[in-house]
Amino acid sequence: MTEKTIKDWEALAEKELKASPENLVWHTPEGIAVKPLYARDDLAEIDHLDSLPGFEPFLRGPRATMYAGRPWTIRQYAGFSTAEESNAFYRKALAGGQQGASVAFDLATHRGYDSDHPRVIGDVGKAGVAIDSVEDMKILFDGIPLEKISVSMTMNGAVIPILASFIVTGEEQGVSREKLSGTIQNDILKEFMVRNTYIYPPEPSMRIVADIIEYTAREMPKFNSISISGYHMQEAGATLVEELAFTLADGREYVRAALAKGLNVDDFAGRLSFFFAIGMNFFMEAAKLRAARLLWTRIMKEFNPQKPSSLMLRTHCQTSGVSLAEQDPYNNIIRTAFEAMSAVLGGTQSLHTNSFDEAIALPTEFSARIARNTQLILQHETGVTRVVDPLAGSYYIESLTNELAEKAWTLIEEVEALGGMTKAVNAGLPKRLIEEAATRRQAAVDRGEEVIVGVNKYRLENEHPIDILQIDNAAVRAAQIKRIEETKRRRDTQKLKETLGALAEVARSGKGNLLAAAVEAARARATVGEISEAMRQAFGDYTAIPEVVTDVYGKAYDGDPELGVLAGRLGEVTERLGHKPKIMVAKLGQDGHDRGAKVIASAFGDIGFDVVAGPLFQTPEEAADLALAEEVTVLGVSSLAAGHKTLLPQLTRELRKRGGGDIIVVCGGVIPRQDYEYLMENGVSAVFGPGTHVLDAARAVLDLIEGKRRNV
Ligand code: MLC
Ligand code: 5AD
Repeated sequence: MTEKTIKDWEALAEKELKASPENLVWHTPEGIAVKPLYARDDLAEIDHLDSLPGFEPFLRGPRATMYAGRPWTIRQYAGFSTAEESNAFYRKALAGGQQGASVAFDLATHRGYDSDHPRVIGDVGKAGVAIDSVEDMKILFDGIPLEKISVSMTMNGAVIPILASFIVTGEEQGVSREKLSGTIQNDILKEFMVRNTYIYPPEPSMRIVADIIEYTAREMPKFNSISISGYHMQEAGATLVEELAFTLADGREYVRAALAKGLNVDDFAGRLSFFFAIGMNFFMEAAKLRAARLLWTRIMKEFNPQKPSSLMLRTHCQTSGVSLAEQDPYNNIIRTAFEAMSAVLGGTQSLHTNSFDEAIALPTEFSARIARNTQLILQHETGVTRVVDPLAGSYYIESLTNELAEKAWTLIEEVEALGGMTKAVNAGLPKRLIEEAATRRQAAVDRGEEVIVGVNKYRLENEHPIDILQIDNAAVRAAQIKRIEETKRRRDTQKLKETLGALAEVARSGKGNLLAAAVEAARARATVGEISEAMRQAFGDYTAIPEVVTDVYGKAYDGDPELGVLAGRLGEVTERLGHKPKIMVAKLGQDGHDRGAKVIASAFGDIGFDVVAGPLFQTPEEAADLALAEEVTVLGVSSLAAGHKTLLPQLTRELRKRGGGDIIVVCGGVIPRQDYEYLMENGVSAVFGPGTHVLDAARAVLDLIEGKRRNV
């Protein structure tokens, strides 16, 4: 056999293609040029190739034996309705092979409101379980042995009352806090960037994070104090480089905050954990986890830790929600399986696989079983657990790992130049970059440059509705209010006052530990809302000013006649109305998922509409007031947290009450087909489900303005 070179391959490829193989280079959103072929030469400059798992920089995995010694934890995120129902769901899941628990709270709880608060009428029990006090928490974990099962709690805003209630629940179950194992998300920086369940301004919020790290380091040695999350950044539209860079930069910021409390790095660094999304770019996602471990070791070295565990990045992963579609939903099972395999090849420690009904509703028992079994089959049938880091040595994977690390490092340094992540977040840099990436991606999907099977290619003529989980929000709320009343009746009011007063003083003075004080209050049966409020008095709350990116969607359509035709129609409507049609994009209730709203506001602006971006967390009354004050023609509500059936009828009622009955109300987001009719009967003119082409939505809105009713 004669030795062939890359030059020979290029010549052969050119003959085969009848064009230069340069044409096959794939330019990814990360700005990486993926070549059609990688070879030994690509590894020449890479210096991590000889690293081994269990040793720094841990690129090949934090443990020496990885899954051969112990497979990753199957940890399905779940929660809905009442504590009783969620508890029954967890027990069944654990009996069915799930290995760790993971609690999804409703948005009222996330934002520190009790279920009886007037601002959360549409949110209680909807996107997760409603927890108002220790009494609910005890029901949630009834019969689940907290000394054996590790529990993750996704909580950031109301993290102090929730963790305090969990600690007291353990205590009353007979499990002292040093035996509790699990993870609290406690990652507030990404809330300000993308997830939006903040309560207080950034500075006191960072103190909360540091106080929790301090308390757990001292009292809860088996508990991971934080789950530094990139997941939501990718969900909001971030590229993988952005996800990687901003997450690690967040981590560095938290380490600094903990050190500023006088902690020794080795006392807490081993209990910092991470959380990434795994989307459809199969090899790049696996490479991302390897790059993340490499970079984290590099960052931690700056702090001179002595223990190897302080340098180790351990992570949970979740398959991507945003990659799933409402259309032809069984395709989602396949997508999730590929993503799960990628997470495992990347070496995750714990994994959630999404259910196929993701784009429509919360999982049913059936869809949750399939999601769980996807992991059980991976663990037991594929042999993928037998060999550590099986992708190592691949020319492509090693090159990608290296390139992702280099690109992310450049962005991390940019953040550093701004003075770290808190400052970068205040300056709005990460949020803007992520929103631009999201809008660019929407344009790529709308233009068919990025294919989604069943959505923009091979779309079915007829979709068959699937069974979905419906939650009776009013019933959950009534049950919660009853338990709050009972709890309040039975507690010792003197003790309550003292403990809440002490907590408020810790918050005000800056002295003492907030979590330690909150544990006392939770023991005295202070509610989540009361504990949050005691701190709010000292900290105040945070309101974000909505900003909208411009010229990203429109630019993707530069010179495209499709946009030209639409702009022409818009011109005619403008002439007739005497002004540009004005659309307000609103978010109601505690639903902070604003990627869709932001993308719509941005794209509609580029198309030529006059756009008002409403603030987050409005009540229907507030949204109606703003719509009237702004004299809008159309009010578009984006709903992703299942509050639509409660909040939209209220909104149309409030509009009518104020003489705004002629404002056209449309809505979009995660809305099951089963609900369309109900919404139309209640004054909504059009519903745009997931996967709607933005230009189709714009055309439909113009139709409505011109008096034609149409549904997309
Ligand atoms: C692991 N172990 C081994 C081993 N592998 N021991 C010997 N040989 C091996 N090969 C040990 C570990 O050291 C550890 O012990 C124990 O086994 C458990 O392993 P782990 O790897 O630590 O797994 P786990 O306990 O599952 O912890 C994983 C984690 C943690 C560190 C990533 O933070 C976690 O569970 N995170 C989950 C976060 C989550 O679910 N979030 C949901 C977000 S949903 P020891 O003693 O060392 O601990 C969301 C959506 C939304 O955010 O927006 O609402
Ligand atoms: N139960 C199960 N999964 C949930 N997710 C969000 N809330 C729940 C819940 N209550 C998942 C979805 C979503 C991601 C943020 O987490 O996959 O995309």
